[in-house]
Amino acid sequence: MDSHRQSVIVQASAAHHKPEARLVYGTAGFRTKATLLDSTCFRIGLIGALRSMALGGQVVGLMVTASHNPEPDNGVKMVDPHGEMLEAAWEPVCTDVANARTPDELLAALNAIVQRFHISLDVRPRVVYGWDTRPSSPALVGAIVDGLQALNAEMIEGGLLTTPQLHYLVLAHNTANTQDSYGKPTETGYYEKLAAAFLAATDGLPAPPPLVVDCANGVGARALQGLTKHLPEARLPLVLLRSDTETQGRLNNGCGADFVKTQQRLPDGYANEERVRPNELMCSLDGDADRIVFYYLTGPASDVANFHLLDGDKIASLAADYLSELVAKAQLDIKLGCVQTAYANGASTAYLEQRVPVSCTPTGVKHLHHEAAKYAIGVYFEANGHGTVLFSPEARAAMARAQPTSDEAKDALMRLRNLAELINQTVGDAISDMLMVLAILAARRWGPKEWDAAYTDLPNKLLKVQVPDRTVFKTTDAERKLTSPAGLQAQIDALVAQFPQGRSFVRPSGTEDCVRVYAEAASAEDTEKLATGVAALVEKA
Ligand code: NG1
Ligand code: ZN
Repeated sequence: MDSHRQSVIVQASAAHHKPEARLVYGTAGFRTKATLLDSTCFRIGLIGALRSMALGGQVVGLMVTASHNPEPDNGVKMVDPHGEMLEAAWEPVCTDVANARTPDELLAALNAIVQRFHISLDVRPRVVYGWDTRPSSPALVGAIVDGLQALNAEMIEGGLLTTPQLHYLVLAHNTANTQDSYGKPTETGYYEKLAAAFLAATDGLPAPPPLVVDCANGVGARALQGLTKHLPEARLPLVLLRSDTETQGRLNNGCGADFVKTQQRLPDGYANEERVRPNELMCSLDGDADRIVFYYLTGPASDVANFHLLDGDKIASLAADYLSELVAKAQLDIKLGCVQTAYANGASTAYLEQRVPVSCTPTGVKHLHHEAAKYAIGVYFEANGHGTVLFSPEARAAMARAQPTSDEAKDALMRLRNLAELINQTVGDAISDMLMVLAILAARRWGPKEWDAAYTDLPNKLLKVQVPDRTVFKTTDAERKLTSPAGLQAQIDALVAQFPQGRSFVRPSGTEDCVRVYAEAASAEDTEKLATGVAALVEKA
């Protein structure tokens, strides 16, 4: 870089002092306590600009959020031009730049990027950025803006957004005024696209009953309010609960998709909510609205035995079953497959394997997304409710040229096309997934019980274990087996063998400083014993 640029960067960086802590760009980008992130955000502004320059000035995205994590945390992640996660080769690049200790080290790290990726400094970078409702977000966005300005980037302010909305904006900007236009590159464009697709997908079907939505007191509340302005209430009746984004301390606190999935119970205080009633479908979003889980009650909310979770595995099963039926009815010769991780409930895998090809990848949506892209139609969901359905160009072409001969085939093809429009193609999107589920349930004439009847979840348990150094835990076989510490896997295997339908695995978290233990077995009692037994082995290792 020329000396003028370098001195601008050094001057700007003086206002963004780097703390001691070392940060790593992982599955969720950078994520930690918000108080540690100012210099990281400034620097990811610089890297975002360089990434856009490296791609000839295509728009890249920066999102400030810590998703389901506690309110005092925050994070930032980069989105590539097609709305996908940052290319893996750039992750260590981000880490290097974030950890440079002095202005000289920072310049050296940036110049190394320019050389390694043959970046032409004549290209004007373009970056769109958005943020969630955390109180720390605006200041961190200010730091990003400083970084972008230092490299004279064209800045497109997205404002308060869900993570999937930011992904949408990136792809919409890069495809604007082309044949492949994904939609108008505005927040309103996002609502218009979803609303039109939902109306088409549910045309002639019974309207859904009111859906109670727990918004995690996060940005999803705002997005759902935005969406409902574009849809008649009769077609999408929503009851928004936990939608307070103003009161400090409420975000993800006792509510939200992560709470409901990990605690396997209703959001706190739901027993006192008048709108919470048995046999009605409900759902929870997470703090940045890229995850969703559903649930319903079969009796009073006060008894936890009446609570039934319909998680990411149930969503995947519903979608894979329905979409593969439509493909067959539409007489299309394309292959639909499903992608899960080791956290998928064994009962869901057994159910899916009877219907479609199923693959298992390591945790983290980028792995699932890449694997799903190998199928003509790829359904992928993490058990925690993060996922989507990808329609490949091959599937789209087949859908476009199909000439259905019967009324049934015509109807199936029309439904498939509408769902392909409705489902977010860039990333898992709680709002788009919510609409997909409602559209499928309406087509099936199903309530939550009929949906749940597909299979019965095996009792399961997820534990966190604090260890001195989680990097000594190394895995293989899509994280289902440990290769290190030596001997531990054999001990786990021996314990698992004692429990009917037992399965357990251990892996280091990519987003928290802990090791996770997953266990499932035929009974709740056995599951508890297996999980605590494996956790004890991990602690001793
Ligand atoms: P880690 O912390 O690596 O287990 C968690 C989730 C992932 C994924 C990422 C990104 C579980 C068990 N793990 O990863 O599925 O969503 O966060 O947010 O839910
Ligand atoms: Zn999230």
